[in-house]
Amino acid sequence: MIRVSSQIDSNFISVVGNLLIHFELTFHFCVPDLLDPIGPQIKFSSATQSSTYTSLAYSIAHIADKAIDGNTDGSTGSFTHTDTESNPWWEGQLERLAIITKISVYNTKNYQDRIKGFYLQIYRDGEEQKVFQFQDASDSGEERYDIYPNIAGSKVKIGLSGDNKILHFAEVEVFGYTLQE
Ligand SMILES: [Ca+2]
Repeated sequence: MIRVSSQIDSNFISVVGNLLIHFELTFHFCVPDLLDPIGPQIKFSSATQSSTYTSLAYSIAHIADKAIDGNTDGSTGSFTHTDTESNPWWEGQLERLAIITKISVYNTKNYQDRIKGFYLQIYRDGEEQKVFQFQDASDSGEERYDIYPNIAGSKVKIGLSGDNKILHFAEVEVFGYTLQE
């Protein structure tokens, strides 16, 4: 009995798997994997920010793309960095609309307190979907912030409210399942 049951389960899973692949190819919809609720990483197509600080130490401009270059190490020059200003912000446009299951924001190593109290907004077609406000319990910021939105979005915005602020972090990663629009 056990052997028959296993065979049925195996065949059933195979059939369902083929149907899902056909569905994905036909409708360009990435079907969530029940065994992987977070899903694959979704790439950004572009990024911009309110201003850009040029570091003398690294002789490079810390442009918005530094937060989506695949390097999460906050101790190197691979971080984004605005000037000191009022209400600095960073925005990243996703390649595709997606059900966003998880967003990770990697802090820098040397100025972790700068990002304290940041907000994160998710947009779909320019319309704001949800805002997350982070309040750190510690004096210094966290090494990494993980959120689990589980909503559809195509753009992520990170910012600080107030005067004399510097928005400064290493990387943003988005995970989920893409949708066809
Ligand atoms: Ca980076």
